[in-house]
Amino acid sequence: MSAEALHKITLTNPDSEAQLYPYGSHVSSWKPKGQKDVLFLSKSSLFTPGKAIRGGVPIIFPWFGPRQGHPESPAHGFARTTMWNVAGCDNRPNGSCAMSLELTSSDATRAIWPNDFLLRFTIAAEKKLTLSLSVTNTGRAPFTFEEAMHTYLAIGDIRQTTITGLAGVQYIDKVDKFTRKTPGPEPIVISGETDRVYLNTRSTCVVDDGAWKRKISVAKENSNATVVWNPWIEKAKAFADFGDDEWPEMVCIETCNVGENSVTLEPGKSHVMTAIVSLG
Ligand code: TA6
Repeated sequence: MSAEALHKITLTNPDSEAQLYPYGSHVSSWKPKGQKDVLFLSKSSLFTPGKAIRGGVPIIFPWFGPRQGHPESPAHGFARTTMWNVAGCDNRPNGSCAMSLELTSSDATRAIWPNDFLLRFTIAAEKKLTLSLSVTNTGRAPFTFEEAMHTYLAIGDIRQTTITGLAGVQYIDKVDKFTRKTPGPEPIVISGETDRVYLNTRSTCVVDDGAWKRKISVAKENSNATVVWNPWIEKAKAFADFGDDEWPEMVCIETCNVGENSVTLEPGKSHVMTAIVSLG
């Protein structure tokens, strides 16, 4: 199915242009003025209901990765493969608008995950890209959830790219039997399949793209975990919706609350996680 089979919204202002799909509330592109797209989008991405768009910023909720004890549940939850409602657009000083989209629990979601919630995603695409995910417990019992803004960053070549901001932060190495490790010296260099869940960190990560000679920062609020992912050669081949030759062109820096950093929300309470992506 072509990209256009799904409705797409374009947000344009003097500072940048962004594109997003109400399907999954999925930001697929963010181009600051005069710059290449900061977000990677696979040329092989499907735009098919039931399948997540490959690239951009998938919204992961209410679990991350495979759902423990539920092999029948979709990886990374259901938010990214559900149609959200556009809730509004607030004008910003630079003439842009901050768009909000909402997803409310339903019979369909309760059948998978028996909790009542309201999600509200807000995008402000200006000189920086500010993304917020608000989770409200609209039910009568506490619930615990995982969440991520699974951001795919566009780079010139992963082999000429380094990452800083995670010095000394323990991580779960998903490509080495989920072993808990303490990292070596910074910067992080990616030289093979890399899938690491850094825990108990609120740091800003900086991706230094030597090929395109630009730096991308991913700052965050109310997020205690960061995932760093590149599929490398073999895993890239294993994805039908990811080009075999695309692995050098991306790295995920994911703004999360997962695992031991999951969030428990009392009835009536809300939690807002924010990611701020910027150049330089
Ligand atoms: O965040 C990294 C990760 O959990 C990897 O393990 C890989 O599965 C990636 O997400 C993509 O997952 P997806 O379900 O979108 O194919």
